Amino acid sequence: MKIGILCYPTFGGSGVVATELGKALAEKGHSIHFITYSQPVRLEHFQENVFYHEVTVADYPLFEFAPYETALTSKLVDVAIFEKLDLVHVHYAVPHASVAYMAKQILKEQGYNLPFITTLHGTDITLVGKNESYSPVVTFGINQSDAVTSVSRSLRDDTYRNFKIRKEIEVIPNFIDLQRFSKLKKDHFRRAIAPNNQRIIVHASNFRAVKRVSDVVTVFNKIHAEIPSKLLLIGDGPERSRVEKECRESIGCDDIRFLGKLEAVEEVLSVADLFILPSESESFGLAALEAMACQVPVISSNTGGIPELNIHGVTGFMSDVGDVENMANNALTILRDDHTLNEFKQRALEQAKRFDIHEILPIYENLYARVLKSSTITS
Ligand code: GMT
Repeated sequence: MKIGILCYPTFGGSGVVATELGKALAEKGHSIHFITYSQPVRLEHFQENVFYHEVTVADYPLFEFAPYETALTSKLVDVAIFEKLDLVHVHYAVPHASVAYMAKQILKEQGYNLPFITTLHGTDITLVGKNESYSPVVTFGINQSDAVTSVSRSLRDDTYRNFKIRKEIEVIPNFIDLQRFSKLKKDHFRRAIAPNNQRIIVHASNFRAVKRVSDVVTVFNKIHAEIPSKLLLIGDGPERSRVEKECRESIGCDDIRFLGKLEAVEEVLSVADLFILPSESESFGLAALEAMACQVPVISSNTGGIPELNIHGVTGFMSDVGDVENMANNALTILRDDHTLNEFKQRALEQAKRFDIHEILPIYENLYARVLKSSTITS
C-alpha cells in the first residue's frame, strides 16, 4: 500500500508513534510518505520505502498567523496525486483530521478517492481539542474520517463524552519495538551515574504542566531521604526552568540531573530502577511503556489510560494525581530490597511484551485493508 502519514515531527508521543508505525510498515514493504513541517525526530536514518515531504508555509506581510493547515492540505493533495497514495493516516486530530478531509474533497473533484484514518492520541481530545476554539472542527474531522482509532479505552470514552461523535472508535493501543527498547548492558554507565550503587530513578517527558514534573522531584526527595538514590530527568519543555529552580532548593539537589532531550532514551532506561509518571492526564503513557520494556517498574498516577498499562502492585503502583506521599511509599516498597525490585522488573517486561509492535502492526494493516475496501465500494 502507499500510505501518507500526517503527524507532528517533534519528541511528543503522537509523533513518535506515527514515525515508528511508518517505519515498521515500510519494513513490511509498504511505501510510507511522511508529510509534515520538519523531519520527524525518530526518522533519523535512511530507510527503504520511507519518504519525507516537507511542508513549507509561504509567508506574506498580511499574515499575523501563516496558514499551516492550507499549506499542509496543498502538500497532501500534491503528494497524493504524484505518489498515487491509497490512503492517509493522520495522527493527532488537531488540525490533521480536518486537513485530510479538505484534501479528500479537493481530490474528489479531480476524480481521486483518498480515504483517511484518524488516530486520537490524547491532548488532541482531553486538552486542546475540546477547547471551544477547536471543538466544532475537531468533531467534524473525526466524524468525516473513514475510520477512527484511539490509543486506549479511556481515550475512546473521553472522546465520546466530550464530542458528538457518530463514528465507531476502534481502540488500538500504542506499541513498542522490543528490539530497540530492551535492557542493554551498560554497567560502566551505571557506575558513572551511581558509583555507590544508589538506586536510579528516571522521568521522561515534554515538561508540560500536564506532566506534573514537580511531583517527580517531591517524590524523589522523599525516596532520597530513606535510601541512597539518583534522579535523572529526560526531556525539555516549558516547565523545565521552574522545576530546575525548585531542585536547587531541594535536599536531593546534588543527586538530580537534567539530561535534556535525548535520542537514545533506552540507554538511560537500561540503568534505571524506577520510572515516575505522575501526570495530571495521560491517554496512554508511551514513556512508561518504553521504561517497562527496559525492565523498569513504574510509579504513576491512575489517570486516563495508565491503568490499561501499569498494573497496580504488579508492574508498579498507581496513586491519585498529586498524592506524592503515596507515590513515595510505593516507590520505597519496590526499591527497598533487590528481590522485590527484580520481581517488579521482570513483571514490567512481561507486561511490555503484550504491546509488541509485531502484535499491533497487523491490526493497523487490517484496518487499512478494510477502509480501502469499503471506500472503493462507496466511491
Ligand atoms: O504527552 C504529550 O503531551 C504528548 C502527546 C502527543 O500527542 O504527542 O502524547 C499523547 O500521545 C501519546 C502517544 O499516543 C500518549 O502516550 C500520551 O499519553 C498522550 N499524552 C497525554 O495524554 C497527555
